[in-house]
Amino acid sequence: MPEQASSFALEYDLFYLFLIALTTFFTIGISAAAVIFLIKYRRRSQGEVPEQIEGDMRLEITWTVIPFLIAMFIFAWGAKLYYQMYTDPKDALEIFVTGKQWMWRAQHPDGQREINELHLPLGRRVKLTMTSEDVIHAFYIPAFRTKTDVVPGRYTTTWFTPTRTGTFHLFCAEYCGTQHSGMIGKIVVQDYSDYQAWLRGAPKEMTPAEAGQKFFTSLACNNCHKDQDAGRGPSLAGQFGSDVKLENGSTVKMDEAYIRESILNPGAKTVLGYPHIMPTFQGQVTEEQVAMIIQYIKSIGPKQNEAVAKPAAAAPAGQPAAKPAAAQPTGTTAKPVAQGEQPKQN
Ligand code: HEC
Ligand SMILES: [Cu+2]
Repeated sequence: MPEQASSFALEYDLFYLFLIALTTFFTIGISAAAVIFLIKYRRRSQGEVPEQIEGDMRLEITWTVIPFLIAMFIFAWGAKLYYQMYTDPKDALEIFVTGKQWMWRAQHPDGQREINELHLPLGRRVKLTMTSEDVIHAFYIPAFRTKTDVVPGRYTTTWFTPTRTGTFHLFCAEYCGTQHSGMIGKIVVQDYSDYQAWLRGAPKEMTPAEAGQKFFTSLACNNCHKDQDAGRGPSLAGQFGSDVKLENGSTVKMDEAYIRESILNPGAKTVLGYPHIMPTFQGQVTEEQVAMIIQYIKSIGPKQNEAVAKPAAAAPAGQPAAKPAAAQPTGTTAKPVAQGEQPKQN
């Protein structure tokens, strides 16, 4: 198996080995019993009539209860791992990834961008939000034991904590066209100071929120969406994470998926009290741009950043959009779990 380079890796491997050991044990045990019984209870003479057996309650209970306990143990352990992996981590470094035939693009909270490479700090929780520009891809880092589908029209997330410095393989694990096998890259895990140096040196454009603000203006969203509800559309400031009342009487939470839908398919849900005048921007914006606009919308107003609905540590209102908390010197809260590990190459 590939080396273990994330906080998940050890326990996943143990779980996997446990399943292999268990199945091996039963495969061998059952085959051996079959062969032994075959020989032991073979028919010895032509007219032999076997002894009739009525059954045995104790035996029935034993071979029901033991497999049940084993199955429940597997379920509990698997559910625990699943739960860990699919629960959003607290104060993670948030990176946005898009898959595209046939490459991976990553965007860091401070605006650094990379293609087919992803630099990560050692010992810091990292959350990836991912989408695809075309077909289904899958973001697969064997050394981290994580694999997540990257689906057009949808945001999927995954998270992990790198526990080892070095360079690790990144694969696309979903057949996505002729050059699927070339859709590979490198995950570079660095310790705090190397990572900071990389951040400073990396080509850096605007932060996602700044870029989003630019698109918000160039696509003329701001003609209708003003700071106050004075525009033709509702104000978006400070709305992220809150409930929106819709025309049809239901409510919907303003999250990433809802904003995305509002931009690409504004007819799908209409805000109570507003006319159906918002045009669709389908075809005019890429998924990456939509994601940046979402970052911008998250950043405006009092409910700054902290994505999915946890109204956590809000930054003071009106703080420049450019600095979501996740963008503070990203390693400061890092707890290097793997200190003393040898830097490793593979
Ligand atoms: C012609 C005016 C107009 C333009 C341009 C426009 N919108 Fe809208 N938008 C509206 C109106 C009106 C609504 C409310 C009615 C509805 O939901 O369709 C709305 C709703 C929304 C919502 C849901 C808001 C809520 O409070 O639930 C979002 C998010 C949004 N727009 C984002 C954008 C973005 C991003 C752009 C630019 C890419 C944009 N809009 C361009 C008029 C506009
Ligand atoms: Cu792919």
